[in-house]
Amino acid sequence: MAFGRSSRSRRPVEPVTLKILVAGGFGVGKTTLVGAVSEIRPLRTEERLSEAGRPVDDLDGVEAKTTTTVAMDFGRITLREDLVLYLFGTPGQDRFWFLWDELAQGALGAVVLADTRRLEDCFAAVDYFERRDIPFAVAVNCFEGADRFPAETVQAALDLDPQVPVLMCDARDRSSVRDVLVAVVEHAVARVDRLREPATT
Ligand SMILES: Nc1nc2c(ncn2[C@@H]2O[C@H](COP(=O)(O)OP(=O)(O)OP(=O)(O)O)[C@@H](O)[C@H]2O)c(=O)[nH]1
Ligand SMILES: [Mg+2]
Repeated sequence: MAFGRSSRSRRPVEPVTLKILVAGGFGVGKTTLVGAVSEIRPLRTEERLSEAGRPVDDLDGVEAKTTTTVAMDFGRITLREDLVLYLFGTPGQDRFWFLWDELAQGALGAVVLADTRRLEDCFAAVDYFERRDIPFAVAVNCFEGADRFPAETVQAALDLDPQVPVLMCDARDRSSVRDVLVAVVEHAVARVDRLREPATT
């Protein structure tokens, strides 16, 4: 008896789920990036920036900013039918560093968002992932009014390994952010493949 065969033969694909961190300096656009691509309403943990925070919260270039992330952003994007990314945006302020180790657990890779007007703000994130051997890509969030630099210049300024992808992006634009995420996944997978290659000597 062959009833129901056709419905049984096409089993739904169980997607692979991967965790990606979105890091970078204060106000560089992490929450914006997660919100731009997430297909679920992103979980946000925003608090209003306070007068008390003024001396430490550098708002140059993002003067319109009224809130900051205090725990994390969370979103999801289906890159392919069989590949789903869970995005975890980190808080940008130094006083929340203690949360990073928790957030980084089990991450396949990371996006380090950078703003060329204050590139030094992403040094800490780059160091963090390099030290822990977590593959990452650098995405320059091209704010209006910020000078544009070629990717090689950013790569040199950050003293990155030449294999680290450097992309220009607009954190508000879904397809631009998607390209960044694809680059991170490809970079991380290529690295796993290289590690698996048998030594030739
Ligand atoms: N013009 C422009 N504004 C942007 C862009 N990305 C983010 N913004 C604005 O910049 C400000 C900061 O964005 P957020 O996404 O909150 O930055 P964040 O990195 O999550 O900030 P923290 O969590 O506080 O570190 C907001 O006012 C955004 O609307 C961009 O690509 N272009
Ligand atoms: Mg944020």
